[in-house]
Amino acid sequence: MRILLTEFEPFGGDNINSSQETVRAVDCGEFGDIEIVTDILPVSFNRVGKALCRLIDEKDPDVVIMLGQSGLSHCIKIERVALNLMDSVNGDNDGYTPDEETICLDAPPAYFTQLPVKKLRDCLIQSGIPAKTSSSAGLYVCNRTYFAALHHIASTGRRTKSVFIHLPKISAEWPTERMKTAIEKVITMLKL
Ligand code: PCA
Repeated sequence: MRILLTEFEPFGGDNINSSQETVRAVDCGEFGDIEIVTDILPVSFNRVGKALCRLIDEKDPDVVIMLGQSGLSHCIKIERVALNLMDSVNGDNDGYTPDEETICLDAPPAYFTQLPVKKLRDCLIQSGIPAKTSSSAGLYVCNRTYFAALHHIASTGRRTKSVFIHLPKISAEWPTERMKTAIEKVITMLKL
């Protein structure tokens, strides 16, 4: 089994992104017959879709786990849905500021993950890690990325499954080590 695990570069004036710190901390050699390939994605509405689709085509993963930072969150959020819409007040790292723009005119309004979000949440909670399911990944670059993955998988007929997970910012309550443990639990659960 091969998992593609993605992180984002920093954005919004921050110089770190918790997704980047977490992916770098995950011990990719520790999962037996699960091969983990990692890569970094740009915080760019216009570039991220192509970058991610190319990675999926090249790496041909069974599962894609996309990680992103959610500044306002105090727990891990397992995202259920990606909307075919982008909107931003402050713009992305290219300075692009979409105003209620459709991502893809030929695509449905939304896609759901193919993975069991409640099971993933419960597995984290049972390990003492605060987690919840979420039915909105926002309208910023993380949602755009999730939509790109689900649309690419659906339109190419791949059997790949994918999920987006939002992480809190790194803090005393949420050191990188805790997020690393959470993502390693998710990976271990996907193996079962
Ligand atoms: N979080 C942003 C984009 C990159 C990231 O880490 C988001 O929630 O859309």
